Amino acid sequence: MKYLKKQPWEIDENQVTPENLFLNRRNFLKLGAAGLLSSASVIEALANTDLNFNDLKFIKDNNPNNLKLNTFEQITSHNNFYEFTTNQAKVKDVAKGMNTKNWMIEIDGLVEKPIFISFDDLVKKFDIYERIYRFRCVEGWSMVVPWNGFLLKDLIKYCKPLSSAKYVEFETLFDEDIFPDQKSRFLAAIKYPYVEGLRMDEAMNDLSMMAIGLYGKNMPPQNGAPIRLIVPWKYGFKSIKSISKITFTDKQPLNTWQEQNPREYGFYANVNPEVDHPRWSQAKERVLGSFLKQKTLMFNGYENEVAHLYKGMDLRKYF
Ligand SMILES: Nc1nc2c(c(=O)[nH]1)N[C@H]1C(S)=C(S)[C@@H](COP(=O)(O)O)O[C@H]1N2
Ligand SMILES: [Mo]
Repeated sequence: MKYLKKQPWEIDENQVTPENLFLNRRNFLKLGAAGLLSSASVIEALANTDLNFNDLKFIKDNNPNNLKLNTFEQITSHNNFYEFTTNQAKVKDVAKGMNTKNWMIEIDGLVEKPIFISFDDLVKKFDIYERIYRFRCVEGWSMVVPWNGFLLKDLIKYCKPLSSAKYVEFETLFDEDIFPDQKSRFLAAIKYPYVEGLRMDEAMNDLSMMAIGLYGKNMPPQNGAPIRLIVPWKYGFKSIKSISKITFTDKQPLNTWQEQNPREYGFYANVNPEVDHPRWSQAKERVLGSFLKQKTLMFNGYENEVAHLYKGMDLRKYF
């Protein structure tokens, strides 16, 4: 629907930042169905820049702990994504224009029936959530991000794994045309494809999600377009980006950083202020954009939700 006269809500395109668009939509969602029906042009305006929440059922996060969100700019301009570059400030430039068209995802291993499905088709099968999570990198920086995506447990139920499946393994796409560092072969920063994994009960936890966007926008290339894992109680390296393969297995996956340096990085990688990295303390973290450090929380603040998964385990041994 097109209006000839500019409506009050049709603000100038260059005045629109992802944050105010996002905040607008949050208010907008509060209007409920009646508001939705009478605001077709608002829906249209939002649909142009955002994930299409008209088609996707969208369940928002009320942010009960009042976490202070990092800005879109902060979240998208300091990144770890070695396939592009190890220069954290430059990932966004190198990743710009990343081609994610016709992205396919292979699901195999211990499942009733292997699946080969496009990202576009997969996304339509699940409820889409907003999840505002703390995110902490093992290097000592952190942020708060409003992710959008579906729950990993919903995907797993859809895949129908066999009872023999004990772990889920994830792989980033290997494509030298997309990722320059994969072309570097023996000079590459790390071994590719990047691999990560979760124990089945970790994967089934309500917090684990497959993120397809942030701030209501499609996942930016530098943050792992078009789809990545988010496990907020673990160090950031577990949250593998640009996933093209998911395998159900009965063996604990050898994740990339454990393979790179088993003395420093393990399989579990739970955020733990009491277990230091061999080369630095993990007691504190610096939130992107802030000067001072703050205390790191046990399981990154998700102790109530996940501590039971590790009952009886020595967290110094299983780091
Ligand atoms: N494929 C892939 N996934 C990856 C990485 C990577 O280099 N390659 N880096 C990891 C690390 S160390 C962190 S801290 C987070 C960073 O996510 P962000 O750039 O969205 O903040 O991605 C993780 N996932
Ligand atoms: Mo990280």
